[in-house]
Amino acid sequence: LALLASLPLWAQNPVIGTSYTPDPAPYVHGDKVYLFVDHDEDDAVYFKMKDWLLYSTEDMVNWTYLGTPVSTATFPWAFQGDRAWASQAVERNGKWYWYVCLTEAATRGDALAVAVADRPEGPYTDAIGGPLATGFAFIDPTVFIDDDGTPWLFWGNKGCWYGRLGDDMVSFPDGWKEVPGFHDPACFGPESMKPDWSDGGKEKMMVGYEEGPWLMKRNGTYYLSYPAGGVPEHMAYSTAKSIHGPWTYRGRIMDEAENSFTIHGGNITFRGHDYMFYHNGKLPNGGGFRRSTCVEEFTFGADGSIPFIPFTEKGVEPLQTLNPYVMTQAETMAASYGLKTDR
Ligand code: FUB
Repeated sequence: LALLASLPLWAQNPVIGTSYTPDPAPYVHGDKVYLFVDHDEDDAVYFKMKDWLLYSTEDMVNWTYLGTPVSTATFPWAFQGDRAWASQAVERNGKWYWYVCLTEAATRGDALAVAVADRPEGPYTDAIGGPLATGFAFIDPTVFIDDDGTPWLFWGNKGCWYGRLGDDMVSFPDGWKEVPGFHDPACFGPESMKPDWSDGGKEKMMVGYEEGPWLMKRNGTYYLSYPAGGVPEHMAYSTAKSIHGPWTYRGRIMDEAENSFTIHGGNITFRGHDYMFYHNGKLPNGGGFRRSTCVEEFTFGADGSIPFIPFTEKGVEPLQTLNPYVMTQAETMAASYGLKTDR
């Protein structure tokens, strides 16, 4: 057992080895982290995504598969069997709301949608029976509930829009609008020439924000992090004192993902530790369309800044388990050798 204990822990990144799991959306609930992810198909050579997967952990290294509770079939009005892109879920008043983006079948346009359930594992139903919002480049919703209980949704590719969700979590009583200062490099990062898909793909000077917003709040400051710089994307962030801005660009958090031109993710605080999730293409046979969730621990600066976070293969250290009946990795290995451990 002493020999086993002295062995280095195996690499934790990517954290899931059995499916491709892009666009991670972690959510802390009680003593668990739920991981809502998209799902790149094993044989994808372009985006090929038809459902969303759910995992959970209590120690940040042992992840349990909880199923595939939502798919395009959950939304009968949507284009079926593909275009199940980035998502994020939240619990409110005992209901779980899973915000997704997909394509509206009738128009072939981008749409946001929301599924609702009584438990994180589902079963989920289409909460509206149609899209929550439609518009060009309306992808990648991030949901956030403010300290005063107000729910907000931000989203968008090469544009960022936001709106207050109603108490029902499935409507925008005040409509939605573009995030203020979106075109200002002081708010969303240095400009570079990039194709503007809202204008036929013409090359234009565009600010750093690309897509995949992730909204959170810490000590009265709102943080919006996002894949930036066009593709290949790195991760950057902006902060504001009000949800309505003005936003201030705060710099790069992560470099371009390894073996993936996208790097969608987001951060959580769990049991006093701060974690940043993202994806790369490093699982065997992985790549830009076969991406996997990774996680790194980081520490906020004394001034509230998010530091630059390097990629590691090792990932994060396991947290001491809260459940005495869950075996540690060393105990699991010992058991597989027929050794008995006392605890
Ligand atoms: O996974 C499909 C798309 O790729 C997501 O919606 C984007 O954020 C990018 O990660």
